[in-house]
Amino acid sequence: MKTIKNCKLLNLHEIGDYRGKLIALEEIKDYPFKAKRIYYIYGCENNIRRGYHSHKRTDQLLICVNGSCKIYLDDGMNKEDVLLDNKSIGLIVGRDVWHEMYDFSKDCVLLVLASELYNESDYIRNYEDFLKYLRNK
Ligand code: T46
Repeated sequence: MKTIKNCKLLNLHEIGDYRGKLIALEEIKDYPFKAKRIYYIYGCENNIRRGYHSHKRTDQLLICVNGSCKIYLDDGMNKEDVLLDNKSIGLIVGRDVWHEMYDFSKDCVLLVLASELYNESDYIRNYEDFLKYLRNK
C-alpha cells in the first residue's frame, strides 16, 4: 500500500486450531484508538458505491469479515484503491481521508470499528469542501 496519510493496513493476529479460527481485537493494543461504535455494512449490490466523505475527528478500522470489497482512499495528495478480501487484514482509515467503498461481492460484510459516536457534523460529504478543509487546517 502507498502512503495515504492516516491510513494503514494491519495484520490481525489469528488464533487457530482444529476447531477453526478466532481474531480478538483489543483497543490500543491491536488497533490505535478506542472504539465507541461498531457497525457493519452488507447486502450491497456490486455496482453501487458508498462513502464519498471524510471525517473531521473519527478514526476507523475496516475489516471485511466476509466476501470482498474495495476501498478508495484520497488524502488530498495521494490516492489509492485497496482490496479487502481477507478476514485477518484490517484497514485503518483515519480522519481527513476521503473514502469510498465499491466492488462489493454479494456476500460482503464490512465491519467497522469507529473511535467516535455517530455525529453527522463530523462528516464532510462534498469533495471541494474536503479540499478546502485540508487547505485551512
Ligand atoms: C464510513 C463508511 C466506511 C447512523 O445512524 N449511525 C451510524 O453509526 C452510521 C455509520 C450511519 N448512520 C446512518 C446515517 C445515514 O442516514 O445510516 C445512514 C447511512 O450512512 P452513510 O450514508 O454515511 O453510509 P456509508 O456506507 O456511505 O458510510 C459509512 C459510515 O457512515 C461512514 O462513517 O466511514 O461507512
